[in-house]
Amino acid sequence: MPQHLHASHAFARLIASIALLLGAIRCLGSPRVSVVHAKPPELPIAPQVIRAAPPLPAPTEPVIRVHSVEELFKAVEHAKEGTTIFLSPGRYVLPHRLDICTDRVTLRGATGRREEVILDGGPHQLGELLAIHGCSDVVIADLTIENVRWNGIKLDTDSGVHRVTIYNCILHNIWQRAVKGVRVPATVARPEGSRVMYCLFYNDRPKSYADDPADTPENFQGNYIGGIDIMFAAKWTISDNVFYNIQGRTREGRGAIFLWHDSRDCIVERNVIINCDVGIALGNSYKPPDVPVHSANIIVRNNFIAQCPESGIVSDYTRDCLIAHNTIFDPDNRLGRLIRLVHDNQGTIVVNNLLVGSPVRNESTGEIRLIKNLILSPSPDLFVDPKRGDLHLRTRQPAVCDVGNPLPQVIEDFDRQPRDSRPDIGADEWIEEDPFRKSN
Ligand SMILES: [Ca+2]
Ligand SMILES: [Ca+2]
Repeated sequence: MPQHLHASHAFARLIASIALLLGAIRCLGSPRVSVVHAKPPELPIAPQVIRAAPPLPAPTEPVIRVHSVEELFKAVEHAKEGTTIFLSPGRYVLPHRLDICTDRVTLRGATGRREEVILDGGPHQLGELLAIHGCSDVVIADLTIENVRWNGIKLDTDSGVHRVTIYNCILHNIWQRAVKGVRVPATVARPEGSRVMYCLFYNDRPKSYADDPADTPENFQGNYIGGIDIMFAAKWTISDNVFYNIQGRTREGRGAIFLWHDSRDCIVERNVIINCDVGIALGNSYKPPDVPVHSANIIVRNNFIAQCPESGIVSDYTRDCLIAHNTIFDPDNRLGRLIRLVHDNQGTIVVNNLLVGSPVRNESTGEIRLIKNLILSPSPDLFVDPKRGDLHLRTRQPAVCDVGNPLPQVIEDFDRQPRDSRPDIGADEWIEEDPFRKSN
């Protein structure tokens, strides 16, 4: 081989070796996440009530794809406004909290299958896993957050956080609040226009003291746990979610959905809540003097709620709320609290709800309007699969169908089928040829 060719060959080999070495160093510094072969969790929930989320539209540039924990933190830290960060499938073991502080950032699982991208707080015993701070229009979608001592997604709403979308996520084994919005001082705009949609919230078992060292026999007795807990929420939508087994140590936890501290103008609809301690809480009995009312002008409609022993729906210091067309199955409720009204609930209306178990429990001090709520005894003919959350009517029930009062605020049912001019009581409008009843 001529001398100059020999030299260039050696040079090429050297370059190749350097490239290999650099690749190896890069791999060492930023190991790819381990691939998970995850399937959707197998839970005793009727598949008919777990709604598939319509896919999100394709993102606009800039788009960043990440494959490791290090890349994820870097991408979030340096993201420009409007960036979409796609996470490759795998389990991301986070060493500390991930903070999003930039407007219009989207954090999204790359495959659209939420069980394939897991952000795991367990190995490092994270108190909080993801925080959104001082920014708006953030989207979290198509991923799982699990094993967190306190808050899964923390909205630092006291720093100005608006129009967040949490979409098609799983929040699993979160031991205080899966989604938390904090107290907001009067100088900061209340968190407005956020949405939590098509998410699955579930825990494997009731909370224990070992899950959360901050929850002790001296304070909350292991019951400081709930799903979505937002203070000062304005114009939020919480819809099409499923909540399963959000339970305190002695089954005295907080709401799967909990809106309080002067929350206003929100909609809570088409959620399925099974075996949680409290289903939907508008307010609670602790009201600081500077909060005039816990919940005002909030609509709770077309929800399926099964077996929530502390309360299916509780309304406690509310004003002008509408609790309409919910179906609640809880024949063995120990406290008789399928719908419970406590303290002052001026202007709140409870109408067209279907309760299997005890009637509305009205402990309210003021006037409240209870209209056309129907209380039935359990019967195997009534619902498709009540213990697994499917509270669709099994057959056409004369006591239920066509006897409700028409309401301008409720023009669809749980299935988004139109209400007819003679609405049925509860969340399901009976339609003779109904595609949503195929599990029957
Ligand atoms: Ca009807
Ligand atoms: Ca229907």
